[in-house]
Amino acid sequence: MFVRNLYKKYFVEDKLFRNTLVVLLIVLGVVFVYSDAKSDEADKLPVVTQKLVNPPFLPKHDHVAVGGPKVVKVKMVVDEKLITIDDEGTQFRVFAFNDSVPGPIIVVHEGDYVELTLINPETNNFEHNIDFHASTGALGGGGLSHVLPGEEVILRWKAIKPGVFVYHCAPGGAMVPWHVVKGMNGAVMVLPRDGLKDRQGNSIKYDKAYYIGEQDFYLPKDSNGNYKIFKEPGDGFSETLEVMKTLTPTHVVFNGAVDALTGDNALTAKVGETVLFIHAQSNRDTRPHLIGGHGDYVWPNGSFNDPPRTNLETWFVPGGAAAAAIYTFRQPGTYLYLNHNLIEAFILGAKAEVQVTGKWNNDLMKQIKKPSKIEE
Ligand SMILES: [Cu+2]
Repeated sequence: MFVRNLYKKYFVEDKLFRNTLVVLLIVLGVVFVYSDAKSDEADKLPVVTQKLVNPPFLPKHDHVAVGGPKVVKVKMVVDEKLITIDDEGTQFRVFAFNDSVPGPIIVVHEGDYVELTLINPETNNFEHNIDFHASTGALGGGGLSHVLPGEEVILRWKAIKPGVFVYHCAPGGAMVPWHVVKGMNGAVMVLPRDGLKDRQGNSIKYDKAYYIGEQDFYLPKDSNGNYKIFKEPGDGFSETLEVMKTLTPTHVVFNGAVDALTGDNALTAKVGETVLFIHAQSNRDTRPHLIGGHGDYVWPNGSFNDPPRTNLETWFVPGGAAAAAIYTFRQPGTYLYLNHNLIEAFILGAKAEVQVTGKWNNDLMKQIKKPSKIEE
């Protein structure tokens, strides 16, 4: 009775009250719908920070995703600096993501978001940005990540394609290849949420992973045939472009320099260990090969949605792509992991060593007779 009286009094007799209330409810509804549309799906997800590490190592990661999708925050600072790129002490000014050529690898799972803070310190001279081949839209994010010296930008993108991919700087025009061959490139691995699988759908686990970034450099020479060192970062642009136009690199290296991954810095493994090798090349075709081993499972173009190919001797990586290969070591010793254009490997620098410890298996290989004088 009391409720009915109230209803009659306010909603039937007092039209002003009723109309005001209806308008208020409509306004509240519009505000609610609008604010919901403004908050993105990713804003509701847990946020984690990934500590990027220098190649050939990968950041800590799970093979199989734990929990639902996340926003993975990473930070990269651009450095324009001189480094030594060969055994002769040749100095070359690189443009580096996080102080490293190649740039660090980012590892996420399908459905995660990468949120990159890209910092171009005031001490730099050039505009930079980043094109992630793993991302979708705006030139791979390149259109939304231009930073002048003294600026930073934050770019978020959703990893919807599982696989290994390159990223690189792409500021526009001739600056694109120039920055890429100055070392501004790296890789992203987007793992399937339930991990890697063979063609029967069985899980593939790895004990360790290495990321090999292959880099072609094009250094001009002076009239005496010595490599030129340019004092200022912008100097040498046109001369370098002339060498680049020959399409003949002066150096092809892994991890930024000739022999960066040999001797004391060789990759390591034990007999019985399964190793994932990720190979990225942002500019030029290459053909990784493990001397003394194979690619047990290989994703030559890097897509984890495709079943891996098996037991390959050499696999092809087109310029502007990354590939993944998995091998279980069965013998100890020194293996060479190289670009099997052997001129590029042994003369220009594109090789690494893998030092493997463990017990030799005579069944797989045995020297029946040591080298000795030919018997009559
Ligand atoms: Cu750049």
